[in-house]
Amino acid sequence: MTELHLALTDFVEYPQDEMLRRAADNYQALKRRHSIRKFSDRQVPRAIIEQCLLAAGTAPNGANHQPWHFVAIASPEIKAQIRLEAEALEQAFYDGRAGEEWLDALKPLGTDANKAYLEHAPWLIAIFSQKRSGAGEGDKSNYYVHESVGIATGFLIQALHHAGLGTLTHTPKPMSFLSKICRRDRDNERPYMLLVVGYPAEDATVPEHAIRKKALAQISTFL
Ligand code: IYR
Repeated sequence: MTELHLALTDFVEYPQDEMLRRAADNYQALKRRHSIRKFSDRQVPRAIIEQCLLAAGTAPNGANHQPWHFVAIASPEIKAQIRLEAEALEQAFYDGRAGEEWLDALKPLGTDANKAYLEHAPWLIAIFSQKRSGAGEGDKSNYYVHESVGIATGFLIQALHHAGLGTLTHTPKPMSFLSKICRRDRDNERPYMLLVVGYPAEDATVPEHAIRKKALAQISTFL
């Protein structure tokens, strides 16, 4: 049996000079994305977050099982609970659990166990990966789960940046506490990442270390 395929009608072709300009413009736009660690408490409408989640949901993924779930949190009570648990874990991390080499690597970023942004930012998006589809969806195995959720997370960060929002990828370790708080405590699902989303604070800064990117020749080889 052949499966139904549709004609590709929404591919857009550009002249190559325009293609180059678009590629360069996109690089310049992405260069302006920085991890934000000080957020304003200015509100961001839910409709904007919804469009960005729809963009994330278009990511290429294994067998189109879309092995992800996004929990968008605006509730001050839930954000406070996440901050409390994350800061306790981070305190243990910075007090030595990370090990000397890791702590040295973080020094240029100036990070510490204080995670005030978890309460200040208007939105936290907890991203969950699904090893298997939920029982309601046929209890199927999922494929390339890490790759799929990683790409969707990249799409989400890009969408939020494009919309004009600041983000931070935050990965308190271990992240299992998020399952209960986010009411996603189920066998097939694991917390993947916490994204902090909102306007940067007026006095937000970017570590000089973070804007030094490797040269093209270091990150690529053309054969
Ligand atoms: N999760 C900790 C530590 C941390 C780890 C890495 I790798 C970073 O690039 C930044 C921070 C924290 O959020 O402080």
